[in-house]
Amino acid sequence: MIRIVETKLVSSTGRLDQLPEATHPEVAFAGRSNVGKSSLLNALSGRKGLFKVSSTPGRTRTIVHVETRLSSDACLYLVDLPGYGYAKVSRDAKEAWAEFMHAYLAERSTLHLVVILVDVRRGPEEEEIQLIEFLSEQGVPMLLVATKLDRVKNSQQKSVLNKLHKSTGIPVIGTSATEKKGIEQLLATIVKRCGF
Ligand SMILES: Nc1nc2c(ncn2[C@@H]2O[C@H](COP(=O)(O)OP(=O)(O)OP(=O)(O)O)[C@@H](O)[C@H]2O)c(=O)[nH]1
Ligand SMILES: [Mg+2]
Repeated sequence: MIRIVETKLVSSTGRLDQLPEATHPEVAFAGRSNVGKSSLLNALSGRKGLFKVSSTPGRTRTIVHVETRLSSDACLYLVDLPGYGYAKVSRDAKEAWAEFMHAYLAERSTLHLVVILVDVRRGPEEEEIQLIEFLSEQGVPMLLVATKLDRVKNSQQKSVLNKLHKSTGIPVIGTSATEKKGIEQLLATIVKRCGF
C-alpha cells in the first residue's frame, strides 16, 4: 500500500504569478467553504495542523501548495483551494474569486486532477454544477468526494454515494476526516490519476 512519507508547505498565495514552479503533478481540492477541504487534506497527509481548519467559513483564502512525497519516492503537489459560496462575501469579491480560480484551473499545466468536495448531505448545488461544466470544457479530470460521511447512517451511505455518481457522471468516493474513512481509497485514486 502506498503511503505519504513527507509533506512540506511550499507556498500560500493569492497571486497566480507567485505560485511555485510547476515541477510536480498537482491535485487540487475545490469546494464550498466549510465542506471540509483542509480537514480532508490533513487526514490524507497524516499531519493534523498542516492545513488550517476553522469553524468560521471562508478561512482558506489563498492557494496552498504542499509538496508531498510518497513511499514510492514520487512527488506531487496537494493543493488546497479557497472555498467558495460563502454568503457574507461581496459580489465583487465573488467575481474576483471566480476569475482567479478559473485562471488557475485553466492554466496550470501540471494539474492532473481536481477533487470536488460536496457535503454528503447537500450534494452538488449550482456552484458545483458550474465548476463541473467549466472543468469538463477545459478537459481537466475530476473526482467527486462526498465529505462528512459520518453524518449519514451506515445503512444509507452506499445509496447516497450511488445517487451522487448518477447525477454527475463523475467517480465518487465517500470520506470522513473525523472517522478517517475513505482516506486510503482517496490516496490510491490520486496516485493512480497522477500516473505513478
Ligand atoms: N462531522 C465531520 N465534520 C467535519 C469533517 N471534516 C471537516 N469537518 C468540520 O467542518 C468544518 C470545516 O472544515 P474545514 O476543513 O476547515 O473546511 P474547508 O472546506 O477547508 O473550509 P474553508 O477553508 O473555509 O474553505 C470544521 O468545523 C471541521 O471540523 C468530517 O469528516 N466530519
Ligand atoms: Mg480550508
